[in-house]
Amino acid sequence: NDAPRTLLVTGGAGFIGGNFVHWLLTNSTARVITLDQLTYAGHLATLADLTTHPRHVFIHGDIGNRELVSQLLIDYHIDTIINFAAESHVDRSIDGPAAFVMTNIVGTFNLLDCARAYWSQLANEQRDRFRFLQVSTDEVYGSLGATGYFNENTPYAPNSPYSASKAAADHLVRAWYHTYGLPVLTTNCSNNYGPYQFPEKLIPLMIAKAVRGEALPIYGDGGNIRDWLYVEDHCRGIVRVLEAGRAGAVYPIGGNSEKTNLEVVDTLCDLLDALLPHSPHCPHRQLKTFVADRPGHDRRYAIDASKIERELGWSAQETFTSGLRRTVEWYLNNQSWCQQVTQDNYAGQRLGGG
Ligand code: NAD
Ligand code: TDX
Repeated sequence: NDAPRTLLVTGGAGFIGGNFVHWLLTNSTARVITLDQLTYAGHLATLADLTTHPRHVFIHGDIGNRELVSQLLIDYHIDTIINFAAESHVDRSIDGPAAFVMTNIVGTFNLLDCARAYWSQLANEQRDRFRFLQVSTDEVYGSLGATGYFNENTPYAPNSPYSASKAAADHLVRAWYHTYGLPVLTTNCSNNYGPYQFPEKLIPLMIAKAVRGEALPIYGDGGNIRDWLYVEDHCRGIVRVLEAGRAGAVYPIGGNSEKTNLEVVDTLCDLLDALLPHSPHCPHRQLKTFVADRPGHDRRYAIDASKIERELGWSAQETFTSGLRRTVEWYLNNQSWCQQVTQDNYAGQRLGGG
Protein backbone atom coordinates (compact mmCIF):
# COMPACT_ATOMS: atom_id res chain seq x y z
CA ASN A 1 0.00 0.00 0.00
CA ASP A 2 1.00 3.64 -0.43
CA ALA A 3 0.81 4.80 3.21
CA PRO A 4 3.83 6.87 4.28
CA ARG A 5 6.70 4.72 5.46
CA THR A 6 8.40 4.79 8.86
CA LEU A 7 12.09 4.25 8.31
CA LEU A 8 14.91 3.34 10.64
CA VAL A 9 17.89 5.05 8.98
CA THR A 10 21.18 3.92 10.49
CA GLY A 11 24.25 6.13 10.02
CA GLY A 12 21.99 9.12 9.31
CA ALA A 13 24.44 11.57 10.93
CA GLY A 14 27.10 10.64 8.36
CA PHE A 15 27.63 11.85 4.81
CA ILE A 16 25.23 9.86 2.61
CA GLY A 17 22.81 9.04 5.44
CA GLY A 18 22.58 12.73 6.36
CA ASN A 19 21.85 13.71 2.77
CA PHE A 20 19.29 10.88 2.56
CA VAL A 21 17.44 11.98 5.71
CA HIS A 22 17.24 15.56 4.41
CA TRP A 23 16.10 14.38 0.98
CA LEU A 24 13.38 12.14 2.41
CA LEU A 25 11.96 14.70 4.83
CA THR A 26 11.88 17.30 2.03
CA ASN A 27 10.50 15.12 -0.76
CA SER A 28 8.14 12.66 0.99
CA THR A 29 5.79 12.37 3.95
CA ALA A 30 7.83 9.55 5.52
CA ARG A 31 8.74 9.45 9.22
CA VAL A 32 12.45 8.97 9.89
CA ILE A 33 14.08 7.50 12.97
CA THR A 34 17.84 8.11 12.70
CA LEU A 35 20.09 5.74 14.67
CA ASP A 36 23.74 6.81 14.81
CA GLN A 37 26.64 6.14 17.15
CA LEU A 38 28.23 9.53 16.38
CA THR A 39 31.71 8.19 15.70
CA TYR A 40 34.40 10.60 14.42
CA ALA A 41 32.48 10.55 11.09
CA GLY A 42 28.97 11.21 12.44
CA HIS A 43 27.91 14.67 13.63
CA LEU A 44 24.72 16.27 14.90
CA ALA A 45 25.85 19.39 13.01
CA THR A 46 24.78 17.51 9.85
CA LEU A 47 21.21 17.25 11.19
CA ALA A 48 21.16 20.60 13.05
CA ASP A 49 18.24 21.99 11.03
CA LEU A 50 16.08 18.93 11.86
CA THR A 51 16.09 19.03 15.67
CA THR A 52 12.47 20.18 15.86
CA HIS A 53 11.24 18.50 12.68
CA PRO A 54 7.88 16.79 13.45
CA ARG A 55 8.68 13.68 11.36
CA HIS A 56 12.26 13.13 12.58
CA VAL A 57 13.65 11.49 15.72
CA PHE A 58 17.37 11.12 16.47
CA ILE A 59 18.57 8.18 18.58
CA HIS A 60 22.20 8.01 19.72
CA GLY A 61 23.26 4.36 19.67
CA ASP A 62 25.09 1.43 18.13
CA ILE A 63 23.62 -0.82 15.40
CA GLY A 64 25.30 -3.66 17.32
CA ASN A 65 23.10 -3.08 20.39
CA ARG A 66 20.51 -5.84 20.26
CA GLU A 67 18.18 -4.56 22.97
CA LEU A 68 18.15 -1.02 21.58
CA VAL A 69 17.52 -2.04 17.96
CA SER A 70 14.79 -4.55 18.89
CA GLN A 71 13.01 -1.94 21.01
CA LEU A 72 13.22 0.77 18.34
CA LEU A 73 11.62 -1.52 15.74
CA ILE A 74 8.66 -2.19 18.05
CA ASP A 75 8.27 1.28 19.59
CA TYR A 76 8.25 3.14 16.26
CA HIS A 77 6.40 0.49 14.17
CA ILE A 78 9.28 0.48 11.68
CA ASP A 79 8.41 -0.84 8.20
CA THR A 80 11.75 -0.07 6.50
CA ILE A 81 15.37 -0.32 7.60
CA ILE A 82 18.06 1.43 5.56
CA ASN A 83 21.55 0.56 6.74
CA PHE A 84 24.09 3.30 6.03
CA ALA A 85 25.97 2.83 9.31
CA ALA A 86 29.54 1.76 8.67
CA GLU A 87 33.17 2.50 9.10
CA SER A 88 33.71 3.89 5.61
CA HIS A 89 37.30 5.08 5.10
CA VAL A 90 39.71 2.72 3.34
CA ASP A 91 42.89 4.28 4.82
CA ARG A 92 41.56 3.85 8.37
CA SER A 93 40.70 0.22 7.63
CA ILE A 94 44.36 -0.40 6.78
CA ASP A 95 45.56 1.03 10.10
CA GLY A 96 42.75 -0.32 12.32
CA PRO A 97 40.54 -3.03 10.80
CA ALA A 98 38.88 -4.15 14.08
CA ALA A 99 36.23 -1.42 14.09
CA PHE A 100 35.36 -2.33 10.49
CA VAL A 101 34.73 -5.94 11.43
CA MET A 102 32.65 -4.92 14.46
CA THR A 103 30.38 -2.35 12.81
CA ASN A 104 30.25 -3.45 9.19
CA ILE A 105 30.00 -7.21 9.78
CA VAL A 106 28.84 -7.84 13.37
CA GLY A 107 26.67 -4.70 13.40
CA THR A 108 24.94 -5.64 10.15
CA PHE A 109 24.42 -9.17 11.48
CA ASN A 110 22.73 -7.72 14.56
CA LEU A 111 20.45 -5.51 12.48
CA LEU A 112 19.46 -8.45 10.28
CA ASP A 113 18.80 -10.71 13.24
CA CYS A 114 16.69 -8.09 15.05
CA ALA A 115 14.86 -7.35 11.79
CA ARG A 116 14.05 -11.02 11.25
CA ALA A 117 12.69 -11.52 14.78
CA TYR A 118 10.51 -8.42 14.45
CA TRP A 119 9.40 -9.07 10.86
CA SER A 120 8.38 -12.68 11.60
CA GLN A 121 5.90 -11.40 14.24
CA LEU A 122 4.18 -8.90 11.93
CA ALA A 123 0.70 -9.41 10.49
CA ASN A 124 0.68 -10.60 6.85
CA GLU A 125 0.09 -7.23 5.20
CA GLN A 126 2.89 -5.60 7.21
CA ARG A 127 5.22 -8.51 6.55
CA ASP A 128 4.74 -8.02 2.80
CA ARG A 129 5.44 -4.32 3.06
CA PHE A 130 8.60 -4.61 5.20
CA ARG A 131 11.99 -3.93 3.55
CA PHE A 132 15.63 -4.06 4.69
CA LEU A 133 17.91 -2.10 2.36
CA GLN A 134 21.68 -2.56 2.63
CA VAL A 135 23.75 0.34 1.29
CA SER A 136 26.88 -1.19 -0.19
CA THR A 137 29.75 -0.21 -2.42
CA ASP A 138 31.36 -1.03 -5.77
CA GLU A 139 34.60 -1.76 -3.87
CA VAL A 140 33.34 -5.29 -3.08
CA TYR A 141 34.01 -6.19 -6.74
CA GLY A 142 37.75 -5.46 -6.52
CA SER A 143 39.75 -3.62 -9.17
CA LEU A 144 39.18 -3.28 -12.94
CA GLY A 145 41.79 -3.09 -15.69
CA ALA A 146 41.58 -0.44 -18.38
CA THR A 147 38.31 -1.83 -19.80
CA GLY A 148 35.06 -3.39 -18.58
CA TYR A 149 32.48 -2.54 -15.92
CA PHE A 150 31.10 -3.98 -12.68
CA ASN A 151 27.50 -5.17 -12.86
CA GLU A 152 25.10 -7.15 -10.63
CA ASN A 153 26.68 -10.43 -11.78
CA THR A 154 30.32 -9.51 -11.13
CA PRO A 155 31.89 -11.91 -8.58
CA TYR A 156 32.99 -10.37 -5.28
CA ALA A 157 36.78 -9.85 -4.95
CA PRO A 158 37.38 -7.30 -2.15
CA ASN A 159 40.97 -6.09 -1.62
CA SER A 160 40.96 -3.84 1.47
CA PRO A 161 39.83 -4.56 5.03
CA TYR A 162 37.04 -2.03 4.39
CA SER A 163 35.76 -3.68 1.21
CA ALA A 164 36.15 -7.16 2.72
CA SER A 165 33.96 -6.12 5.66
CA LYS A 166 31.33 -4.66 3.32
CA ALA A 167 31.44 -7.83 1.20
CA ALA A 168 30.91 -9.99 4.29
CA ALA A 169 27.90 -7.86 5.27
CA ASP A 170 26.42 -8.19 1.76
CA HIS A 171 26.74 -11.97 1.97
CA LEU A 172 24.88 -11.99 5.30
CA VAL A 173 22.11 -9.86 3.77
CA ARG A 174 21.83 -12.28 0.85
CA ALA A 175 21.69 -15.26 3.21
CA TRP A 176 18.90 -13.71 5.32
CA TYR A 177 16.83 -13.50 2.13
CA HIS A 178 17.53 -17.00 0.82
CA THR A 179 17.39 -18.77 4.19
CA TYR A 180 14.77 -16.82 6.15
CA GLY A 181 12.88 -14.96 3.39
CA LEU A 182 13.60 -11.53 4.91
CA PRO A 183 12.71 -9.03 2.13
CA VAL A 184 16.09 -7.43 1.55
CA LEU A 185 17.47 -5.13 -1.15
CA THR A 186 21.12 -4.32 -1.82
CA THR A 187 22.58 -1.33 -3.67
CA ASN A 188 26.25 -1.22 -4.72
CA CYS A 189 27.18 2.37 -5.43
CA SER A 190 30.29 4.05 -6.79
CA ASN A 191 32.15 6.98 -5.15
CA ASN A 192 29.82 9.69 -3.84
CA TYR A 193 30.59 13.37 -3.43
CA GLY A 194 28.62 16.40 -2.23
CA PRO A 195 27.72 18.31 0.95
CA TYR A 196 28.43 16.93 4.45
CA GLN A 197 31.23 14.56 3.39
CA PHE A 198 33.81 14.25 6.13
CA PRO A 199 37.04 16.02 5.09
CA GLU A 200 39.17 12.88 5.06
CA LYS A 201 37.79 11.72 1.68
CA LEU A 202 39.49 12.91 -1.52
CA ILE A 203 37.22 15.76 -2.63
CA PRO A 204 36.46 17.54 0.68
CA LEU A 205 40.04 16.96 1.89
CA MET A 206 41.49 18.63 -1.21
CA ILE A 207 39.08 21.58 -0.91
CA ALA A 208 39.92 22.09 2.77
CA LYS A 209 43.67 21.88 2.18
CA ALA A 210 43.63 24.07 -0.94
CA VAL A 211 41.72 26.83 0.85
CA ARG A 212 44.42 26.81 3.57
CA GLY A 213 47.23 26.72 1.00
CA GLU A 214 48.43 23.28 2.13
CA ALA A 215 49.97 20.56 -0.05
CA LEU A 216 47.39 18.38 -1.88
CA PRO A 217 48.54 14.77 -1.34
CA ILE A 218 47.99 12.58 -4.42
CA TYR A 219 48.61 8.89 -3.82
CA GLY A 220 50.96 7.11 -6.27
CA ASP A 221 50.85 8.44 -9.83
CA GLY A 222 47.34 9.92 -9.51
CA GLY A 223 46.13 7.66 -12.31
CA ASN A 224 43.66 5.62 -10.22
CA ILE A 225 40.14 5.95 -11.55
CA ARG A 226 36.88 6.33 -9.62
CA ASP A 227 33.30 6.62 -11.01
CA TRP A 228 31.84 9.71 -9.31
CA LEU A 229 28.16 10.16 -8.42
CA TYR A 230 26.59 13.24 -6.81
CA VAL A 231 25.16 12.16 -3.44
CA GLU A 232 21.62 13.36 -4.18
CA ASP A 233 21.49 11.10 -7.26
CA HIS A 234 22.47 8.18 -5.00
CA CYS A 235 19.67 9.10 -2.56
CA ARG A 236 17.13 9.18 -5.41
CA GLY A 237 18.38 5.78 -6.55
CA ILE A 238 17.92 4.27 -3.09
CA VAL A 239 14.36 5.62 -2.95
CA ARG A 240 13.55 4.08 -6.35
CA VAL A 241 14.93 0.71 -5.21
CA LEU A 242 12.84 0.92 -2.07
CA GLU A 243 9.70 1.85 -4.02
CA ALA A 244 9.96 -0.63 -6.85
CA GLY A 245 12.93 -2.98 -6.39
CA ARG A 246 12.33 -6.73 -6.23
CA ALA A 247 12.96 -8.31 -2.82
CA GLY A 248 16.29 -10.16 -2.90
CA ALA A 249 17.62 -8.13 -5.84
CA VAL A 250 20.92 -6.26 -6.13
CA TYR A 251 21.15 -2.88 -7.89
CA PRO A 252 24.51 -1.35 -8.88
CA ILE A 253 24.35 2.47 -8.96
CA GLY A 254 26.95 4.66 -10.64
CA GLY A 255 27.52 8.03 -12.23
CA ASN A 256 28.97 6.95 -15.58
CA SER A 257 31.58 9.54 -14.74
CA GLU A 258 35.06 8.04 -14.60
CA LYS A 259 37.90 10.37 -13.63
CA THR A 260 41.51 9.87 -12.61
CA ASN A 261 42.35 11.34 -9.22
CA LEU A 262 44.59 13.86 -11.01
CA GLU A 263 41.68 15.00 -13.16
CA VAL A 264 39.54 15.45 -10.03
CA VAL A 265 42.20 17.48 -8.22
CA ASP A 266 42.98 19.63 -11.28
CA THR A 267 39.28 20.39 -11.78
CA LEU A 268 38.93 21.33 -8.10
CA CYS A 269 41.96 23.62 -8.33
CA ASP A 270 40.56 25.36 -11.41
CA LEU A 271 37.17 25.85 -9.73
CA LEU A 272 38.86 27.36 -6.67
CA ASP A 273 40.92 29.69 -8.90
CA ALA A 274 37.67 30.93 -10.45
CA LEU A 275 35.74 31.24 -7.17
CA LEU A 276 38.62 32.71 -5.12
CA PRO A 277 40.49 34.84 -7.69
CA HIS A 278 42.18 36.95 -4.98
CA SER A 279 43.48 33.99 -2.97
CA PRO A 280 47.26 34.08 -2.43
CA HIS A 281 47.25 30.34 -3.24
CA CYS A 282 46.28 30.77 -6.94
CA PRO A 283 46.93 28.92 -9.10
CA HIS A 284 45.89 26.10 -6.75
CA ARG A 285 47.42 23.44 -9.01
CA GLN A 286 50.84 24.45 -7.64
CA LEU A 287 49.82 22.77 -4.33
CA LYS A 288 49.67 19.27 -5.89
CA THR A 289 52.12 16.86 -4.24
CA PHE A 290 52.70 13.19 -5.07
CA VAL A 291 52.96 11.00 -1.95
CA ALA A 292 53.42 7.29 -1.18
CA ASP A 293 50.66 5.11 -2.64
CA ARG A 294 47.88 3.52 -0.54
CA PRO A 295 48.76 -0.17 0.10
CA GLY A 296 46.64 -2.44 -2.11
CA HIS A 297 45.24 0.62 -3.93
CA ASP A 298 42.52 -0.50 -6.39
CA ARG A 299 43.31 0.92 -9.84
CA ARG A 300 39.90 1.45 -11.40
CA TYR A 301 36.21 1.24 -10.46
CA ALA A 302 33.39 1.70 -12.97
CA ILE A 303 29.73 0.72 -12.65
CA ASP A 304 27.34 -0.47 -15.34
CA ALA A 305 24.10 0.94 -13.90
CA SER A 306 21.85 -0.25 -16.74
CA LYS A 307 19.77 -2.52 -14.46
CA ILE A 308 18.41 0.31 -12.26
CA GLU A 309 18.06 2.53 -15.35
CA ARG A 310 16.09 -0.09 -17.26
CA GLU A 311 14.01 -1.66 -14.46
CA LEU A 312 13.38 1.35 -12.24
CA GLY A 313 13.76 4.33 -14.58
CA TRP A 314 16.56 5.93 -12.54
CA SER A 315 19.35 8.01 -14.05
CA ALA A 316 21.87 10.47 -12.66
CA GLN A 317 20.74 14.09 -13.03
CA GLU A 318 23.88 15.92 -11.99
CA THR A 319 26.94 16.00 -14.27
CA PHE A 320 30.41 15.90 -12.72
CA THR A 321 30.97 19.54 -13.74
CA SER A 322 27.71 20.81 -12.22
CA GLY A 323 27.92 18.57 -9.14
CA LEU A 324 31.52 19.48 -8.37
CA ARG A 325 30.74 23.17 -8.65
CA ARG A 326 27.79 22.81 -6.23
CA THR A 327 30.06 20.87 -3.87
CA VAL A 328 32.90 23.41 -3.88
CA GLU A 329 30.42 26.25 -3.31
CA TRP A 330 28.83 24.32 -0.43
CA TYR A 331 32.20 23.82 1.29
CA LEU A 332 33.19 27.45 0.81
CA ASN A 333 29.85 28.57 2.30
CA ASN A 334 29.93 26.04 5.16
CA GLN A 335 33.44 26.30 6.56
CA SER A 336 32.01 26.41 10.09
CA TRP A 337 30.53 22.91 9.54
CA CYS A 338 34.00 21.67 8.51
CA GLN A 339 35.63 23.23 11.55
CA GLN A 340 33.00 21.77 13.87
CA VAL A 341 33.20 18.20 12.57
CA THR A 342 36.99 18.13 12.55
CA GLN A 343 37.20 19.57 16.07
CA ASP A 344 34.49 17.38 17.67
CA ASN A 345 36.34 14.17 18.39
CA TYR A 346 38.67 13.71 15.52
CA ALA A 347 41.63 11.36 15.98
CA GLY A 348 43.21 11.77 12.54
CA GLN A 349 45.09 8.83 11.13
CA ARG A 350 46.90 8.98 7.82
CA LEU A 351 44.95 12.19 7.10
CA GLY A 352 46.26 13.37 3.79
CA GLY A 353 48.62 10.45 3.36
CA GLY A 354 52.38 10.83 3.18
P1 NAD B 1 30.31 8.07 6.81
O1 NAD B 1 31.56 7.52 7.41
O2 NAD B 1 30.27 9.51 6.41
O3 NAD B 1 29.09 7.84 7.82
C1 NAD B 1 28.91 6.66 8.56
C2 NAD B 1 27.94 6.95 9.70
O4 NAD B 1 27.72 5.72 10.43
C3 NAD B 1 28.47 7.97 10.72
O5 NAD B 1 27.47 8.91 11.02
C4 NAD B 1 28.81 7.13 11.94
O6 NAD B 1 28.68 7.83 13.18
C5 NAD B 1 27.80 6.00 11.82
N1 NAD B 1 28.20 4.78 12.51
C6 NAD B 1 29.42 4.15 12.44
N2 NAD B 1 29.42 3.05 13.22
C7 NAD B 1 28.16 2.95 13.76
C8 NAD B 1 27.54 2.00 14.62
N3 NAD B 1 28.20 0.92 15.09
N4 NAD B 1 26.24 2.20 14.97
C9 NAD B 1 25.57 3.29 14.50
N5 NAD B 1 26.12 4.21 13.69
C10 NAD B 1 27.40 4.04 13.32
O7 NAD B 1 29.98 7.12 5.58
P2 NAD B 1 29.25 7.44 4.19
O8 NAD B 1 30.27 7.83 3.19
O9 NAD B 1 28.07 8.27 4.42
O10 NAD B 1 28.77 5.96 3.78
C11 NAD B 1 27.50 5.47 4.18
C12 NAD B 1 27.31 4.06 3.66
O11 NAD B 1 27.40 4.05 2.26
C13 NAD B 1 28.41 3.10 4.15
O12 NAD B 1 27.80 1.86 4.42
C14 NAD B 1 29.36 2.99 2.99
O13 NAD B 1 29.99 1.72 2.97
C15 NAD B 1 28.40 3.15 1.82
N6 NAD B 1 28.98 3.71 0.58
C16 NAD B 1 29.69 4.89 0.63
C17 NAD B 1 30.17 5.44 -0.57
C18 NAD B 1 30.94 6.74 -0.58
O14 NAD B 1 31.45 7.13 -1.63
N7 NAD B 1 31.03 7.47 0.52
C19 NAD B 1 29.94 4.79 -1.78
C20 NAD B 1 29.20 3.58 -1.78
C21 NAD B 1 28.73 3.07 -0.59
O1 TDX C 1 44.55 12.18 0.30
C1 TDX C 1 44.14 11.41 -0.58
N1 TDX C 1 44.82 11.30 -1.76
C2 TDX C 1 44.45 10.45 -2.77
O2 TDX C 1 45.12 10.37 -3.80
C3 TDX C 1 42.94 10.61 -0.41
C4 TDX C 1 42.14 10.68 0.86
C5 TDX C 1 42.56 9.76 -1.45
N2 TDX C 1 43.30 9.67 -2.57
C6 TDX C 1 42.85 8.76 -3.65
C7 TDX C 1 42.57 7.33 -3.22
C8 TDX C 1 41.46 6.92 -4.16
O3 TDX C 1 41.99 6.43 -5.38
O4 TDX C 1 41.61 9.27 -4.11
C9 TDX C 1 40.70 8.20 -4.43
C10 TDX C 1 39.45 8.37 -3.59
O5 TDX C 1 39.82 8.11 -2.24
P1 TDX C 1 38.75 8.14 -1.04
O6 TDX C 1 38.07 9.46 -1.05
O7 TDX C 1 39.45 7.70 0.19
O8 TDX C 1 37.66 7.08 -1.55
P2 TDX C 1 37.77 5.53 -1.94
O9 TDX C 1 38.94 4.88 -1.32
O10 TDX C 1 37.65 5.43 -3.44
O11 TDX C 1 36.43 4.98 -1.23
C11 TDX C 1 35.20 5.75 -1.26
O12 TDX C 1 34.33 5.28 -2.27
C12 TDX C 1 33.71 4.03 -2.09
C13 TDX C 1 34.50 5.71 0.08
O13 TDX C 1 35.40 6.15 1.09
C14 TDX C 1 33.99 4.34 0.40
O14 TDX C 1 33.26 4.35 1.62
C15 TDX C 1 33.05 3.90 -0.74
O15 TDX C 1 32.64 2.58 -0.52
